[in-house]
Amino acid sequence: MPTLRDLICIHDEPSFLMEAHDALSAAIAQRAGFKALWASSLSISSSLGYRDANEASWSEVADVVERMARAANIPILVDADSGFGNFNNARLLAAHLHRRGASGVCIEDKLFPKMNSFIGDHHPLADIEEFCGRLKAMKDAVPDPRFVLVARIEALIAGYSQDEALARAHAYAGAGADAILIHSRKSDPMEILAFARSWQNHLPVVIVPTKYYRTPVAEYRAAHISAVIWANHNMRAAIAAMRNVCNRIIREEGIAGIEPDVAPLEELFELMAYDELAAAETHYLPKTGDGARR
Ligand code: SPV
Ligand code: MG
Repeated sequence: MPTLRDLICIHDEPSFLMEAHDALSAAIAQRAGFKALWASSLSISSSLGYRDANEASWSEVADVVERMARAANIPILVDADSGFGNFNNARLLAAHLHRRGASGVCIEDKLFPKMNSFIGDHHPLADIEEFCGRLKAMKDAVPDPRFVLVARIEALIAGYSQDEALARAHAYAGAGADAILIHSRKSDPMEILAFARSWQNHLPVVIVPTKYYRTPVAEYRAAHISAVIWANHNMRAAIAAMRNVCNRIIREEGIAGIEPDVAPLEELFELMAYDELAAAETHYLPKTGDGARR
């Protein structure tokens, strides 16, 4: 099984990280064939009933990550927002997430509390040196060479120039980042492709094409993008599916019509490995006189 480092830092081809926000979505993504997961702050916040504005505490996020890591046996890159504070909060978080099963963390160069990059126009950036301190502290806190530290640049989101984005990328590389995530909210990929051209893969480039979703992967391949994050699509698929089923059950006053459109219970039992429990019972539970298990 490839590690997160293999997928982001070593493969020649773009890798694909699928969003998951709980154990079930993580298991579904693994079963579909994804090799790695993105523990999205937007999706985890939403599934917990929070806004993506650091309303969820870091320990709540870590609890979710641990459940995901137990349900899926593929690496998880955790969206750690801006690190939940200064260098000290960021390093505690990195060490904690590592212990709870994360294979890497991504932090963005914003301030605490952050706001989702697609909401509003006010996205104050962190001071470059201060952010480099956060990166260095996270790196030092997790000496595991397999752990991947992704530095996310929000300069283009905040309206700054390519030069600003590049200057930040060089500084973050110097601070020990393993990869650069360049984020954009444009509906075409021009600014991230321009960044990739100038950056020349000094470190691997990671992208999140939520807004420029029409772009074919061939363009990312040609631009030598290392990893593409499908950042919120399990959560948005769940919203649409749940909305449809709720509306139909109300309208049709029953569940007969929707049965073919919902997952069979067998699929759920398989995803959660009920057969493993049955096998464990035969192994560990004592037999009663009539051959049943107590
Ligand atoms: C997330 O999935 O939480 C992200 C990506 O950080 S975005 O929502 O585009 O900021
Ligand atoms: Mg996020």
